Amino acid sequence: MPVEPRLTRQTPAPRVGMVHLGPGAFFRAFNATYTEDAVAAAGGDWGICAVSLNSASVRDQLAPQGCAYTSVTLAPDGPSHRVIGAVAQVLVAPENPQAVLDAMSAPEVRIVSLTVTEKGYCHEPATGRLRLDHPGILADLATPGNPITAPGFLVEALARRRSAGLAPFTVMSCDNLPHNGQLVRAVVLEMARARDATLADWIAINGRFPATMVDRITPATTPADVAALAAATGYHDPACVVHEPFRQWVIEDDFVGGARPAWDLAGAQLVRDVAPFETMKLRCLNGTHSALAYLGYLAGHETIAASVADPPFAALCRHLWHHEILPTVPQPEGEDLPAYCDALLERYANPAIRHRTWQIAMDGSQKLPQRLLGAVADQLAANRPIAGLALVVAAWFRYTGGTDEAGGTIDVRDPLAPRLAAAWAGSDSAGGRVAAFLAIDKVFAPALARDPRLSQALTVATEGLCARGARAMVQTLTQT
Ligand code: CS2
Repeated sequence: MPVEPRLTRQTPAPRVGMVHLGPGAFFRAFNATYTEDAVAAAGGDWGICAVSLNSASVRDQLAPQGCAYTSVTLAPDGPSHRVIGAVAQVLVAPENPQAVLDAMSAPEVRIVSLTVTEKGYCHEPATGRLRLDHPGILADLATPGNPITAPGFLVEALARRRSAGLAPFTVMSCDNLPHNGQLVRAVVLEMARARDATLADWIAINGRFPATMVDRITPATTPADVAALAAATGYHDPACVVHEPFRQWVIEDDFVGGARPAWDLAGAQLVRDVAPFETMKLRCLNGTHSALAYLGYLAGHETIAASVADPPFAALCRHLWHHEILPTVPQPEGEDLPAYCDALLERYANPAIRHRTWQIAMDGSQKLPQRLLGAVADQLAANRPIAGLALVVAAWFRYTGGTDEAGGTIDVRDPLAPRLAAAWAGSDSAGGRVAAFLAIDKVFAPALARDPRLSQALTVATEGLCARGARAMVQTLTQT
């Protein structure tokens, strides 16, 4: 039992102006800190009603402390702490979906933002379309008044606002998905159209779905983080979040009635076109994060910092950026791409951040298309090399096979885990395994899956990973 007193809220809870679905560590380290800064700079009733679509754990941690919590910045030279009060309330959707719909339908709520992870959109990663065969979507279409999924809540709340003669709220996705604004718009419209075409038309005309690029490395909080905070501050805060100093938020400035917090005054970039920033971030950062996650994990590295402290893995990042990723990234205004990548390597190396390779390895089936396969397709279209990217994809095959290089079991977390394990186990040959994975059209678009250059590169990499191991393969790649 902790001996320290619990953190308590010192300032009154702000009036709610925004609902946020997915109150995990990233939201608390990112959206809430930006919003707190924006309100400090320009005022406005932008308190956040945070909604968990799954478990009650965040609410149970936050409620006893009036929803205040500590944001811990882990700089290489030591931590700093700040109490964040931007969250006014936390609701747990499965306990009371009506309370969530009431909050989303309130006239004073003008934005619903989301960090529900890639799989929370219930879409097909390879195509971006809503999965009408998704069990949650089927349930939400059957009983729209009692939703369970993010698209189900958004559509039902928008329907209620329309009936009440209110404007729609802006839907702002903050997940690491390409064209996340367009994607959530498509998912919402498809779901609405399955219910009522006039509702879909109303949303299409009046709704706004700005795209965003979000970036702050925020590993899951551990008991050691909570204990370190208690030792430093004298209070107990199980809802604290730990993150790097860096943050970058690029937002398409397209909100219903222009209503939004002054995030620009907090350092966010409000732009007309987020796409180039998004491609830069997803491919340069998340792409190499996944590379370090699969290859690093297989090589026995527990964290990202430990991986890049091993020289071949730092060289792997550089190799991927310079030969296989940057040639596919458009120039975002005001960014120096080589400098951006140099800074990434420094961010990864931050020894104060213990970001587990296992954590990043999760949900690869939902992450690979935008992080790696887009670059693969662009490289192939231009007849450029893909050996490094193929090695990463093959490492994902090997990882989701479920056995590490020492013969131990890997705890694979992925909505497609059984299918991935079967693809690996179904054959002893590298070629057979590659064919089985490429047949998973939820991940690999058919045109890409058919390209013999890809299957060949994947077969060579898969063979090498089995025969020589991840570290040796990384070394060979980066020495050529
Ligand atoms: C990571 C991201 O877990 C993951 O898949 O790649 O959460 C990454 O840390 C963030 O996108 C950084 O902004």
